[in-house]
Amino acid sequence: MAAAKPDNRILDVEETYPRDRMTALQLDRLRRIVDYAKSRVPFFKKGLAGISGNDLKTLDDVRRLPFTTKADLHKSYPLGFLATPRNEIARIHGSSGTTGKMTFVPYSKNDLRNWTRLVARFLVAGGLRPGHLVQISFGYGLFTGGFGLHYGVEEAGAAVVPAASGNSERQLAILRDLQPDGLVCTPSYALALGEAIRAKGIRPEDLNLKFGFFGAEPWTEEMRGRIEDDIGLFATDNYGLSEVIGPGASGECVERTGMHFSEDHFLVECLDPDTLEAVPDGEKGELVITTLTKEAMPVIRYRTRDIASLSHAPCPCGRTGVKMSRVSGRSDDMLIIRGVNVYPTQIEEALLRIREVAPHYLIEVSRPDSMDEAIVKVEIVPEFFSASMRDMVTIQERIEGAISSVTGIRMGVELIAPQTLERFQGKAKRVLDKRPKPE
Ligand code: DLL
Repeated sequence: MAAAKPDNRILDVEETYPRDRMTALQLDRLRRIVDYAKSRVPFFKKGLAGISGNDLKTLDDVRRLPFTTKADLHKSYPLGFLATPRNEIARIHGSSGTTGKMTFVPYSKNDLRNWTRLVARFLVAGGLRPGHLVQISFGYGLFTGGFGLHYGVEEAGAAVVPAASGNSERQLAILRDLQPDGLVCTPSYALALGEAIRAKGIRPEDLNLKFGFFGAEPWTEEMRGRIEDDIGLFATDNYGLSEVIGPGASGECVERTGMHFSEDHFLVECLDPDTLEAVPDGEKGELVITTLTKEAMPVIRYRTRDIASLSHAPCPCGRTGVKMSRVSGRSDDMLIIRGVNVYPTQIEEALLRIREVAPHYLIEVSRPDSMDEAIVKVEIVPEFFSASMRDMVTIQERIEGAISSVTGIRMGVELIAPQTLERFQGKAKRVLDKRPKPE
């Protein structure tokens, strides 16, 4: 059973600015950041030649600015985007991403202060209050999750157990013995912990967990339902990426109808990834983010590759920050199977509509006879795993039908025994693409 919806509280007045006030603030900050970045970073000096902050008359003029991509950051490896003197760096994080190439992200003292506050905003929005205790089961290190959430929890006035990721036995001991109110990790690790809790014979009511703050990877509403049922908490989603700050770019409030962006710090656009034209509210596109206050590493029109939609509809919580939908996937993770575009989250959504399916799966794509073939390996909930061929075939057919109705293509399904697939302590890997890579 999920825990009750927490009451609504708002940390900063900027979260509630009326649109005209926010637009004015954003325009002012955009103008400054353009001049600042141009005067300090060779990449922007070149890209922004011929334009200065004053040329931007409205926020729409952001479209006149060139994009920044991951490849641009790589070309300036390791710290070519640094905009402050080196001795003003207060910390450096990094990400290796899916390509395995590192990106380093420096922060100034002010950047750290802002980041901490932004994380506190979404934690408070999701129910965290002074006096609560939070178990942080994200990796502490170059990854922004551990340290980002750590300082955010403290900023919100709550206490931290820095459990870090891994060692599920110890995680369970902390959950059981210290009785934290909140849990922070990836949704896939929350599932793994839920499983470990049950395996130990611990019931959700033996724990004190009320809130889960999950992020760092795509997940679905169906997955939220499973996690909440498993560990009995109220789960919210939060989003961010190292290149723009880490966690804290956006997060859900208790309404859970999208993640509010902190628009005083980020200007977000949603663009058709092919035409690079803006898409209307409610339509999916690639998020493109400009940092408005970052000192050590500002980015202008950073192409996140994350696919989501935006909504400016008023929110009952009182926050006015534009809301992004769940991320359906990264454009780099999109699979093209026999010409049809499929995101792993679509498959997750189809799978978890079926009660007998456990939330552990792997999508294997191959090309045996010059035709793409996709097989979804999926675990069955232990009590439904049966020796009866007929039962198993019925479940398999239902899963195949669900996948085909969500994705529009037929994929093979292989049912596998409970506890067979890998469990993840950080970001889950859901796809094994064995097709030859184009040169
Ligand atoms: O994952 C920052 C973060 C840490 C966010 C902890 C939330 C909580 P990176 O390692 O640079 O930074 O990975 C960023 O992860 O571009 C998305 O593709 C994905 N991602 C992050 N949050 C979400 C989310 C952190 N809530 C990349 N839903 C991003 C879906 C997410 N995908």
